[in-house]
Amino acid sequence: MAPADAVSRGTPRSADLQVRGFQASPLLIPGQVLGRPTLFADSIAVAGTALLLGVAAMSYAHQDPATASAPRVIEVVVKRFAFEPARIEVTEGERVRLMVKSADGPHGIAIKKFKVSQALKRGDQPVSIEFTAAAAGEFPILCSEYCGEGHDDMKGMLVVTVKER
Ligand SMILES: [Cu+2]
Repeated sequence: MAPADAVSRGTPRSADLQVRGFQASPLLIPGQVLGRPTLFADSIAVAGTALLLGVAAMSYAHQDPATASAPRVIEVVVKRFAFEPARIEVTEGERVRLMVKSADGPHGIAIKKFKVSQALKRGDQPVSIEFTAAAAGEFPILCSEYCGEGHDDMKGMLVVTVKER
């Protein structure tokens, strides 16, 4: 008796059918090759495919929000001689968008680890800088344009916390 016949008897609940269809499909392949009636086998294959698609959809829905959604937007003000906030905390793997502006003269913002380097003009609209915080750790935020006596004291910190697994 072919597995398809066994399944076709009675009125299996749909969940039952899906599970059996999913497990039985490899066994049905020889029958299909021999040209036996496969209408029901096809429907099982469809059920199996639907099950697979369902699983795929579920795993997509459970994707980490950090990577699936819009970037985390953080406003940063650069002034003589500090970054505000001086400490920025994000999560490993998170997409980050810094909206950075100078509160006084020219400055720059640089986060070497993530190849961020942006000059800032005085009183400009915020500059948008996007990057992915691909590694956990603490990374200095520095001013990349000489801006006066306190330039070297301008130190911020990007803290990327380890993502929970
Ligand atoms: Cu500076």
